[in-house]
Amino acid sequence: MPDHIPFPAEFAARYRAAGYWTTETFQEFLPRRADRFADHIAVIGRDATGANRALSYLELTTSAERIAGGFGRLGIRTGDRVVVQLPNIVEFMEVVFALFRLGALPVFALPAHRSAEIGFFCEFAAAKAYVIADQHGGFDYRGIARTLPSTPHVIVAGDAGDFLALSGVRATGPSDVTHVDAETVAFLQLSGGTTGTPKLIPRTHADYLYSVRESAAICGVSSATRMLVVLPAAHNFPMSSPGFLGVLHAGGTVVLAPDPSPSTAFSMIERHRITMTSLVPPLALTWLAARKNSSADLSSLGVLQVGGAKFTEEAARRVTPELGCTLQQVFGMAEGLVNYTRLDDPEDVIVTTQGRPISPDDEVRVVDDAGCDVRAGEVGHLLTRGPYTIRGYYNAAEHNKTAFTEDGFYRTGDIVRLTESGYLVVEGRSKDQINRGGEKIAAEEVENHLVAHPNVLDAAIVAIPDAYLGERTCAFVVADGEPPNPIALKSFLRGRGLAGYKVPDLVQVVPEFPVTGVGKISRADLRRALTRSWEKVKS
Ligand code: OOB
Repeated sequence: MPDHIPFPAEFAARYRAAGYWTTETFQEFLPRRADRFADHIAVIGRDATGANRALSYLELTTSAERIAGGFGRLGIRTGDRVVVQLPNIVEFMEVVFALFRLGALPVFALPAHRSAEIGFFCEFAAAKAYVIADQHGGFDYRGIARTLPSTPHVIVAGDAGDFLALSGVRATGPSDVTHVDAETVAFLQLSGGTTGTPKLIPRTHADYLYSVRESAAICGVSSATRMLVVLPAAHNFPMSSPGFLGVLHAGGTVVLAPDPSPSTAFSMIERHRITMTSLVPPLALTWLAARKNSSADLSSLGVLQVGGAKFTEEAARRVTPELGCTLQQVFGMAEGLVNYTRLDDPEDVIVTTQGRPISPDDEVRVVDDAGCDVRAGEVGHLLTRGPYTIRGYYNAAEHNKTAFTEDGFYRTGDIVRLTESGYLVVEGRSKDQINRGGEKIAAEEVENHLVAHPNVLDAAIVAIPDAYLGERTCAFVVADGEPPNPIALKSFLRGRGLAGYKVPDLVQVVPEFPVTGVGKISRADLRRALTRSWEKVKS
């Protein structure tokens, strides 16, 4: 059984012939840029010790080669998986490009993940190593490392304690490399997921680099671009839409923000003459509010991208007048398809739609519950297939049967409509996932943790509307014996090593769940019924 489902031969041939897929790989991506942009600054940011650093293309390449040499000596080989959980520090870039150099596959964990998620990724991907920073945001990542029995190497940027220090892993000379093929898997991204366990997304060099190149062109990225990376760099949006990879592709400069607060970001925009950045809607709202009391010079900022969750039209209309830059809406998914409003689109298109696909060969279908195409302009389920959308999750044969149609369309779980000019408007969601300000939560995953509590008989997680985050989570819980105390239940979930953003905002103990029909009640029906009853309470 292959780890990943390849594109069918006739599609691969078409994508190659169209020039979408080339032979370039992530192994040669950075060295090639270093040949062209040698002394130009590639990345500016703090390192794990808090010191400010600026690395040229040549310096970043040399550093990545040395780390690759050290990884090689530890026995990390082409095709091996390595879980990378680093905040926005320069070591993130060094480590990721070191792994690319070796042809090893980074598994991109987020800084918010905790032992429950990391343990799963290490185990599921049979990771050879786990790379972390000692501490970040008041959290000590070495604590997670101590909970991992089966991952051989733990490599730490900063104070390594009992583990291997990244500084010690740097070898003196470059490594031998085995050349990888552009149509093999380059890394694993994480899916927001809808099921009890997270899913891993295998992206190939050829498919991802196509999306990076096109994204850079659509977003007007050049060697003069100076991008502030505010969101966690491991997420698909700041990584490739066009993200730091799009900027490095074009020879621009990536500036890593240590935290997303407007005070930090505004002064960095002024100091580094930042030209573009990307935010999730709640952060965009925070920036809009903070702008009123800030005199920072933001005049260099040309483009603000907002995506990851629905940006309301009302907020979208405020961006250009209040921040003085062009808004670009981005509706994407780590599984592939990314839509952008174009920089020269009329204002109405920019503020009322979530953009149109990158590629002329992105196939987009909007279908009803029975899978039939809806009439033009009507609302339905978004299905997609194309040159950079996966055909299956990593090692998930069963789940793939329902997550994809028989002819290979990915069921996005998003409810959309297509405008006459081919732009998508996101109207809602059919998947059992909560979008908490861009952070995705699989209802079933949290429910599984809740029912592990001795006083919880059953649990259902539903989304409740929220003006700032878009959605928050409410856990409805049926008690087994003594009703559990909501605060104790939340700390129970934290104690199980669940990422903080997945801990329910509200907990409601109810005597029983509403019955939605005759016969067996699916959890999906239950969630919908609870959402409806919640909406009634609110109105
Ligand atoms: C991005 O990727 P993921 O994998 O974290 O989440 C994908 C899901 C989409 O299926 C959709 O439900 C939601 O996030 N979403 C949006 C949206 N952008 C993403 N919903 C409404 N409006 C938007 N603009 O979130 C992602 C990946 C690449 C670029 C941008 C976002």
